[in-house]
Amino acid sequence: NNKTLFISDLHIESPDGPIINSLLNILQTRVPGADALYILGDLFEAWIGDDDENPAADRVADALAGLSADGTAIYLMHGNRDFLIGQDYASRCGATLLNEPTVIDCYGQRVALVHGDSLCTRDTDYLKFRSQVRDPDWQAAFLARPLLERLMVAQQLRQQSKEANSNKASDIMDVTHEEVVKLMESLSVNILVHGHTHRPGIHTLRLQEPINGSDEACRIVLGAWDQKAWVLEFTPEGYDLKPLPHQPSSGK
Ligand code: LP5
Ligand code: MN
Repeated sequence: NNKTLFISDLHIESPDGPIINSLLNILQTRVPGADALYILGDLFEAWIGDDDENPAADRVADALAGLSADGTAIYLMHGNRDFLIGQDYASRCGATLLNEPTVIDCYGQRVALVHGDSLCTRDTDYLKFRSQVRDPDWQAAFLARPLLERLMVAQQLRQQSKEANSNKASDIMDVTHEEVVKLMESLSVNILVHGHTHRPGIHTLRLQEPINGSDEACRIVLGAWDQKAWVLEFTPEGYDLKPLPHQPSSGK
């Protein structure tokens, strides 16, 4: 079928409702036969460890594993909400965890993939927080704490984050242009796909130096799924960032 799909920022919390229903619907209707599905972070609203009993995560894993068994490669990248997803859960999804950044070959084009938070370099408070929670020793210590305690820490952090965000200028929470250019040049790519900012769109930009013979580059930003679903479809002919209305929930 020759297509590759990209999604991010679903922020799934409930095992029911429009977001997960849209995802399951898309996994049944649009993904079968695709070469690959890339999930670029924040699939879940908050992830406190693979040992958390989470019916929403079970439903997602079952659906992804089915596709994986049928030959669609499934890739998972961490976001700032679900960076604790581990090998265990990835295996249950039949998915491969991706490092950040990852460069893929998409029908002859080099494409770089990140969640997007690392590009928001003007948000210095966040970057300090990020380097702490991405430290493997810190993570091991956190994961060794009882589930209930982890749940409470996560809830508290979500609250603090909401409060911090309401006091931040909105441009601080967007990517830094120079950082985008630096990343793309260092990886020799003309296309970057990311999420996180919840500002879906396609931006063209000029690089300082030509890459692969062109100084034109493009940054594709995936959308968050709070109001509708967003799917980037990549084929040998080109790409299309599609907003899709949520499914009316059935039987409720
Ligand atoms: O997520 P969002 O969109 O609200 O805002 C993000 C940045 N915030 C975060 C924090 C997450 O929301 C919290 C997720 C918790 C789920 C995982 C929990 C399991 C592990 C527990 C880890 C401790 O990512 C926000 C950015 C915004 O994106 C835009 O880019 O601005 O950054 C912040 O809000 C961070 C604050 O600026 C600083 C936070 C201070 C917290 C201090 C606690 C440090 C101690 C940590 C150890 C317990
Ligand atoms: Mn995010």
